[in-house]
Amino acid sequence: MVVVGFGVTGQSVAALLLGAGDSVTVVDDRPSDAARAAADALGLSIVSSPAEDELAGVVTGAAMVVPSPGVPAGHPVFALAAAAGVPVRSEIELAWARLQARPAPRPILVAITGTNGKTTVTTLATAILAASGLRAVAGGNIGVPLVDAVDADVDVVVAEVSSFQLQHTEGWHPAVSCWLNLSEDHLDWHPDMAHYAAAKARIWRRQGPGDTAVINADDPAVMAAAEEIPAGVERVTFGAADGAMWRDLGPDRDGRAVLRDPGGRDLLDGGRLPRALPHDRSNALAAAAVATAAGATAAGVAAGLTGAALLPHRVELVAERDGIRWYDDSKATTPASVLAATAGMESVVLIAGGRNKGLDLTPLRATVPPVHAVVAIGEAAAEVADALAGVADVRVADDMASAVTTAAALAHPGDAVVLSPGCASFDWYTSYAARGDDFAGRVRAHLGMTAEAEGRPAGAPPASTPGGPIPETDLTLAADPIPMEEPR
Ligand code: UMA
Ligand code: ADP
Repeated sequence: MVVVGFGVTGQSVAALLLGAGDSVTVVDDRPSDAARAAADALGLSIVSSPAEDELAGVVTGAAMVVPSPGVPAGHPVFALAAAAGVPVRSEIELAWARLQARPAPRPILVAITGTNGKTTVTTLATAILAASGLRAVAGGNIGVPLVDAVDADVDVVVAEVSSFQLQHTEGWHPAVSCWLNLSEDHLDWHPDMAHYAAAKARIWRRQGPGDTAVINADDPAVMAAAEEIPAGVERVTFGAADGAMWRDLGPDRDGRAVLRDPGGRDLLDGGRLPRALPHDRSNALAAAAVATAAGATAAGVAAGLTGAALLPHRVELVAERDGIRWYDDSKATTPASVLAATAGMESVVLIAGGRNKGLDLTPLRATVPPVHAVVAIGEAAAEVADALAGVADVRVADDMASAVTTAAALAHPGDAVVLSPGCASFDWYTSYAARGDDFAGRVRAHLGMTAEAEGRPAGAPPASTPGGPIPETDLTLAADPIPMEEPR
């Protein structure tokens, strides 16, 4: 067995294979010190940065190649494996097979994919299931490798799955699948959009009678792909579109989300979402539909949705002063997610840019209005500036500190200043979380605040959110972040 990439995934896969008595060779193009230490602990050595002939020698005769999600489609290992007739399987395929091997009753497998909102919907669905009295665990792209999550003693495994993970699946067969949306992303990994969409469609390829596919009625690309859902699979739609089964009827006069289940009942049971931007309502419906298909109750849906904590770095309020709100949306690494963040706001100064993932950034132009001014940052600053030229007041900043001071000078009372980069962080940072933290720190420094000044404990949620209740104070500081990775 050849494990390619020795990060979180590779280490769990190698441990699993060793435990099953397989012989394992590990290949990594840029092994970190932590990866080397982990290999030592497992009694393995890493074949580091192999030349192509060395890699061919490793692959030839292997029983299987298991690539980590970050290994792009163009990596030479795939052509070498194809030439040598060696099967390539992703970690989630191994996880699925491991789940099938468990004695009955096995947990139900739920899988959630989409360009944006996967982590949010996975977290919400897991909370709804728990509030329904079911034992549920979240795994996959959310951080816990699925090969580890499927061992849990639970009723439901909720898997967040990326296109990278779906790419090399064959038998992969969740009982409940969900495809949230599709927009340009990861074109530094996939050769083109058709390849990206085809990987996502593998989520439901092996589903059949008795299974459920949850799809976004508002997303034409998802609805078109859904034509290929196998016969007999129950199709469940959600969205604002007429005829959607789980329905978003928009905000009422108080800004309260009006969400209905397929029976026309109020999903929130009179409660309210912590935040009700259009994409929040869409994510809430998706989570409700998915969790219900996996056994959740109506009371669990209401409790899970209304009691949910907002995730850090996703339109997270970090400060408010002099009528200006400052938001960290560092997790927005595609233009579509920037549009989602700004769509529900009144007047915005946008901070955008970073390392472009091979995407067309011109859709950022559609953020105007509400965006009226832009601070372009990072490697993609010129592309961002070009995209917004002539429709917004565009400035370029060379570092986050000057991005914050420039944005402050452009903002008026009533504005939101939003770091929503539409790009990966790896030009200036090690992760989107580090970028968001730096932004929040610079904002506090600029405003003369410290986190302690407000006396709010780390981990406490911000006091106000767009689309949520109006704050009573004019000074709000954010919680500590949860560090996570993002694609490179
Ligand atoms: N590596 C190579 N060659 C390559 C690429 C990577 O050898 O061409 C090596 C690196 O040197 C490194 C290792 O592979 O040692 C890293 O592997 P990885 O990038 O696949 O990362 P993991 O640590 O295994 O984490 C992966 C997911 N990472 C990616 O998809 C890039 C994590 O998703 C996921 O949480 C974890 O598995 C557990 O399932 C992160 C992510 O950013 C959160 N995902 C993307 C996203 O959400 O947009 C898809
Ligand atoms: P993913 O796990 O797919 O990357 P997240 O839930 O982490 O998704 O959210 C990533 C970014 O996308 C955040 O900036 C968030 O505000 C935005 N976002 C969340 N849900 C949606 C959605 N349904 N449509 C568009 N953007 C979204």
